[in-house]
Amino acid sequence: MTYIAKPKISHPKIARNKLGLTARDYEGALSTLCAGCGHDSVTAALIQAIFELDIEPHMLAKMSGIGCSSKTPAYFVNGAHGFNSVHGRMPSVTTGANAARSDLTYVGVSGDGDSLSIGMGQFAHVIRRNLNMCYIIENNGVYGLTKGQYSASADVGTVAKKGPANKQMPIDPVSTAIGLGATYIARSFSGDKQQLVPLIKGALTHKGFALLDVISPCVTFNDHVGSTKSYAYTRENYHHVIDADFVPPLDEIKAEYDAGSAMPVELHDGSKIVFRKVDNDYDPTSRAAAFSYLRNSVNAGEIITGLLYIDEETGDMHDLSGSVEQPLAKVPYGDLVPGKEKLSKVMDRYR
Ligand SMILES: Cc1ncc(C[n+]2csc(CCOP(=O)(O)OP(=O)(O)O)c2C)c(N)n1
Ligand code: SF4
Ligand SMILES: [Mg+2]
Repeated sequence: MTYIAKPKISHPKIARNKLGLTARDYEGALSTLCAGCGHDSVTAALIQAIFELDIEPHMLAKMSGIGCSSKTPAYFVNGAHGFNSVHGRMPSVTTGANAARSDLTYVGVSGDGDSLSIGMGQFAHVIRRNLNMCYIIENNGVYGLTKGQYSASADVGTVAKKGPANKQMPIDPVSTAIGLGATYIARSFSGDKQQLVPLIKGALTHKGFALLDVISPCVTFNDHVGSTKSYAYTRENYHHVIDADFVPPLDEIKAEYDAGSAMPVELHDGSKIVFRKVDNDYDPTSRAAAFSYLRNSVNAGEIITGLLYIDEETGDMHDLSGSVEQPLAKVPYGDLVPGKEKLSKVMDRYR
C-alpha cells in the first residue's frame, strides 16, 4: 500500500471493528508498484471495505492473474488465502476454489489485459455462471507490467507515449458484463475513494458475480496528454450517474435516504445498498435501460460511474447447479461416496 514501512503502534482510541481488529490488521506487504499508480489507491479502498465489513482474514480468498494489477492481492490482508494464477486464468481457479469452499468471500483483482485480452474467454464464462465473487478490474488501458502496450480496453484515438494512435475498438467490460448477465455491475475511479469503498462493500456482500471496473491510471506508461485513461482525462469526463451507500444489516436506514430519488435494495445477507440517483431517469434495476444509457454516454464521451446494474434474484453457481448448503470440502468423505447401489441406479438411467 505504501513504500514507507509505518511502525505498528496501537493507540487506545484507534478504531476497531466487531472482531477487535484495526484497519492495519488488514494490510499486506509493502507495495512494489510505481509511486502514484492507481492500483495502490484501490488497495487502500479494499483494506477499508474489508475492515468495515468485519471479514475474518482467514475467511477471505484473494485471487489474481498476472500484471501489475494482479500483484494487488499481495498488498492487503496478509492473513487471507490467496492464489496468484496464470495470466487470464483467475476465473477458472476461483470457480474451482468456490466449488469446494463456498463459505469463503472471494475477491479477484485483475487488469484490463488479464481480463479483456488473454482472459476474455474465462471472463465471459465466469459471468454467465454467476460465480459468487467480487471481480475488480484495475483498468488502465495498457499492459503496465510489460511496459505499456495497448490493451483491449484502449479507446480509439488514444495515444501511447510513442507510436501511432490506437485504431481498434475497445472492449468495455461494463457493457460486456451487462450483455452476459452479470448481477452486480459498477464502475468507479481509483481517485474516488468515497465512491469506491461502498461499491466494494456492496460487491463483496452481493451473492453472485459482482463486477467493479475501476479506472486506475498507469502513471508510468499511460498518464500523458492524449491518453484517455490518464488522471486528468478521467477527472474531466467523469460523471456519477448514481451514488450508492452501503448500509449494514443492523443499521437503520436514515430518513434522508427516503427523500427524492433514493432507492434501497436489500442484499442477500440483509444489508442494503441505497441509491441516490444523480440522473433521475436512470434505473439500475433494468438491464435494458442500463445498457442503452451506457451506450449513449459512450457516444457523448462520458465515463459513467456508480452502481450501474443490480439483480438480487438470480441464483449463483451453487443455486443453479443445486449443490448442498455445506461447502463440499467440509462434507464428510463417506457422504461423498455414493456406494455401489446408488451408482448402479445412476448407471441404469443411461442404459
Ligand atoms: C501467457 C502469458 N502471456 C503473456 C504474458 C506477459 N504479460 C505479463 S502481464 C501482461 C499484461 C498485463 O496487463 P494488465 O492485465 O492490464 O495489467 P497491468 O499491468 O496493466 O495492471 C502480459 C501481456 C504472460 N505473463 N503470460
Ligand atoms: S507500470 Fe503502470 S500499472 Fe505498473 S505499477 Fe507502474 S504505474 Fe502501475
Ligand atoms: Mg492494464
